[in-house]
Amino acid sequence: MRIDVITLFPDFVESCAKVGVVGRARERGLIEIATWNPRDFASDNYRSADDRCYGGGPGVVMMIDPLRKALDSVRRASGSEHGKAIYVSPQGARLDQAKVEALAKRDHLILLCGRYEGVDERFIEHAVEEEISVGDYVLSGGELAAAIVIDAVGRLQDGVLHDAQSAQQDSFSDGLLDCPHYTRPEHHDWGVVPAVLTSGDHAAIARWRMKQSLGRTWLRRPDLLEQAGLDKKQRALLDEFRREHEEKTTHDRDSGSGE
Ligand code: 4H7
Repeated sequence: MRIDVITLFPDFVESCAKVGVVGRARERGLIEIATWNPRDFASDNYRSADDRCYGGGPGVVMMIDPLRKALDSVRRASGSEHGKAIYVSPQGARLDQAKVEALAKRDHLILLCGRYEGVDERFIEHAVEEEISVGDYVLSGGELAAAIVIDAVGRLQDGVLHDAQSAQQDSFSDGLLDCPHYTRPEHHDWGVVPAVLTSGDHAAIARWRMKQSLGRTWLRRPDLLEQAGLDKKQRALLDEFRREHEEKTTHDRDSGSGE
């Protein structure tokens, strides 16, 4: 996959794309990432890429032409003649794992990062195919949001993840939250590792993990549970979790320091 990023802070995006799983994938040639600074395409000596907001007020807006020239260069460099950009903005459709998986299948992404008040609306109308938001909060620039898209999409490319960190086992790959994980030491002042995990019984371990995933999703993200479409076995496991949770909370209440 090739990802081109149009940004006023190319160093920022570069530094994100250098590290971790995505950095290694890049070194191995599994992902190609290039950055493009609209300032390099400005028409004045100040390298201006922004100008005052029509209608007044203190803000500035990113201008059409430097962005348009940057996009033309992306098109030439990538060979995608009519490629349009994905604009990461608070006004976009919320990114979720299903959308990440769809984006990961494409062989070229062009990400556009806004700064200031964002991009002139006419550029969006003509050169943006979709607007994506990484969550309902405001960032001072689109670079961090673009880095999120790059990471989430990059790690799904063929050959990027080891078996041990397979995307199959992730939270959300089946629409559920992940189960808890433990490492050595088995016995610690802060608790012991659940016995099933040291039993060597792989079927029992898989069952425990699924039950914890279901239980946590029920406790923390009931909205996801409705979407997940549980099978009969999963519904039985969740019932078991809920009964045990009920017993535990009743017991905690009754043995509390009340009167
Ligand atoms: C486009 C338009 C993405 C991009 C406006 C980007 C949140 C997200 C940005 C803005 C982003 C997200 C510029 C509006 C800075 C706010 C202070 C960049 N914020 N900004 N202003 N949720 N900010 O995906």
